[in-house]
Amino acid sequence: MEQALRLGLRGQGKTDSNPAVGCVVVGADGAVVGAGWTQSGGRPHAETEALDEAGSAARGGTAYVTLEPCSHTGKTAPCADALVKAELKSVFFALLDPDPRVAGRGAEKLRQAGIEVHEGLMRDEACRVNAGFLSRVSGGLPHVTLKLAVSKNGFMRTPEGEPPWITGALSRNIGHMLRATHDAIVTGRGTLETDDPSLDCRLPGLAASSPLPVVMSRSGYFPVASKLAQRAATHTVVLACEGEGADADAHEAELCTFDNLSPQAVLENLAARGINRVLLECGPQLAAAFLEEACVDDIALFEAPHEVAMSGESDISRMGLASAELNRYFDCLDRKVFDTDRFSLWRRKAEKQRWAEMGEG
Ligand code: AOF
Ligand code: ZN
Repeated sequence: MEQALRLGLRGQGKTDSNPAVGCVVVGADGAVVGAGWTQSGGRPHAETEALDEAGSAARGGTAYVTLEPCSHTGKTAPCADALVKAELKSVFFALLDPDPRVAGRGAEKLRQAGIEVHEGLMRDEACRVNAGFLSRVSGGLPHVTLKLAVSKNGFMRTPEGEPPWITGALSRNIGHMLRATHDAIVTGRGTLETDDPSLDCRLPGLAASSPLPVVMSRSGYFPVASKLAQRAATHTVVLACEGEGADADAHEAELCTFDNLSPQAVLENLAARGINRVLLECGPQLAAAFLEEACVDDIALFEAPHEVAMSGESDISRMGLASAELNRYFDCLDRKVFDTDRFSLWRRKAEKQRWAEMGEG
């Protein structure tokens, strides 16, 4: 199952609205005979990939799947049927598929065919890999990762006239990897104006995994000359307030207007488009708005070893993410060192509703 989870991760950010599932088939003699994962665009599914590789060697064997095999005829035939046809002896799956077309029916199909079914192996890990799919299907919201790159003194910006980079080249590459593993990337008007980001994944071979660019800009500000507007054949979504948005109209970005351009409303809109994983790459003001509405699930924090020559309250403190607060409201899941930068990954403590309370004023 561990291997299946790792294989599933290969699809993260590439499977559209589908979950990123992994599958390993072990033959009757205990050797791995097939492995697969949900392919780009969401199909074929993991099980059929693994079974194709295994061929007749799957007979009498065991399949390990990170999600309950599907039972519906969607764009492909049901994976549960394929597992039955392959004459497996047993199937281990990590977690039930909340998609109402499946929701236990996949497991039932397998049982009725006489296959031994085991549910729940490495469930927590599987929930983590597919947090976005689970959250969208059962709660109508995507999973949100806030990416932050800060100086030692807590600033996300450099003084005017200096290069904008705070962290080193390796951290920035990891940042691009984050883009590749998310389905949409959200930024705000301020970042568009000051940084002029392209918001694509520029790692070799991963350009096609660039996330859907989404700009939150009350007035619909989206200049034709921006790098984002200049990206060839890129569908960009501009989210603005009702009655505005002339800039975006002018050069064919998709304009979407809201009575109230709140993080919650934006995330509901993205989930309705089938977006599972959202990366938030923005300035402290928009980040604080998402944090206040409890709309940040993970924080990917890159910390440079040097200070920048900025004064006043730091961005980290303005967002309410000084070390004590971060530790109080988020759990640290991982720590790494990238050259001279420190990296840490944080997950919001489920029971903490401080941000939501702050949002109510
Ligand atoms: C699996 N294995 O690898 C994946 C599954 O539109 P379709 O036909 O591709 O169906 C989409 C649904 O299939 C999706 O909502 C989820 O329930 C399931 N995804 N199932 O057995 C896989 N990706
Ligand atoms: Zn399937």
